[in-house]
Amino acid sequence: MLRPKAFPAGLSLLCLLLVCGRASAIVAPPGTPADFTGQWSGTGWSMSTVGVYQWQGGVGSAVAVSAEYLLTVNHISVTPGDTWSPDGVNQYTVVSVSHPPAAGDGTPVDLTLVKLDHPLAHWETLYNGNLATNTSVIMIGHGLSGSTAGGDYFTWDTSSPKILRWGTNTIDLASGIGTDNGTFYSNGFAMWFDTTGSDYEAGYGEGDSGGGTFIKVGNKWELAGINAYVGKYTSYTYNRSYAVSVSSYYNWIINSMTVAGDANLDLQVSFADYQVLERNFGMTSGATWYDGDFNGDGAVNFADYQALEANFGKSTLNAPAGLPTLQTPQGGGPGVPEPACLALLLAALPALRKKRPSTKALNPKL
Ligand SMILES: [Ca+2]
Ligand SMILES: [Ca+2]
Ligand SMILES: [Ca+2]
Repeated sequence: MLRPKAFPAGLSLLCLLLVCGRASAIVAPPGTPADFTGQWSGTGWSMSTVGVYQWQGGVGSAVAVSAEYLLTVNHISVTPGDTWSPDGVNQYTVVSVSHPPAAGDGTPVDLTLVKLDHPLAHWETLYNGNLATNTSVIMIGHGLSGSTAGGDYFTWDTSSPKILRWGTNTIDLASGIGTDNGTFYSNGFAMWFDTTGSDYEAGYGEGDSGGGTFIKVGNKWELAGINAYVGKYTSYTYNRSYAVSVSSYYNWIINSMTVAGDANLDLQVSFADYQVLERNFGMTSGATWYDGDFNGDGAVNFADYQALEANFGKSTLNAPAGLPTLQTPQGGGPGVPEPACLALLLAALPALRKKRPSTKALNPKL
């Protein structure tokens, strides 16, 4: 197993940030738009609603991935009972934390799934596909700003405010990369910092650990990585940014949060999910959990419907039953109250039945 030791132990609690600049750059460098623009924009994609938050006191960042779950790095300490306020008004309490199963020699994966006590307003879509070199990425985090440090290197300014920033880059190492600071070992990918690189070339900075790195799928940006490490050649100059790959832990993340049928990840299996499944019913390949493919075979068919039906009405929300959720998933999810009534689901069945082959209607493997 390849385990690069390129990461100084001292970086384990650092993290990153968005340094930018093609020329003399600063993160959120002069010229970086306040919001995503041009090729960097996407359906429902806005800095004002993006589900990337600052973790307690700026020690790091975290990305909302469902109604009550945040994804961050394991090298940031999160403990049940911790309190957190993303906006200084609403306060959340950590209910539990969990980590993906360690691979190989038992070294922990640098990923933490945090369960909160009540729903968040926004969450991001998990990417579950292959990664390729030269793919454009957007990096987002609540880290320090910075500047180039001569040549294709960057550094950060510890006096800069830890605010939400974004920058861009392209993937240079796409797969099979271990991000390892000696304590953790994770599947990941990496981006090099080049002063003549992407529009708003950036690298991770202190405070960006746990933030998100996104890639565009169609017209939507999906969470491909959790910001984790920077690589450096001299004392304080860096040129590599490493993210823990979300797709490598996709099934674990989903299955840790909810049950089959919950397509929109609001942690309830309801009519809204049924509507998603009905809309995509008949897809034979390329479908994701968000499309209604709950068994991971890429198709949306009767087997997925049966899984939803079996769990209809179930909830993994910590919040009291009946508490309205405020979800507005990226890409637009229904924010309306959902009738938690199986009768409604069954009433809608005829439409679904028309779509499936009658001769194989009872075959659970469809
Ligand atoms: Ca680059
Ligand atoms: Ca749901
Ligand atoms: Ca399926």
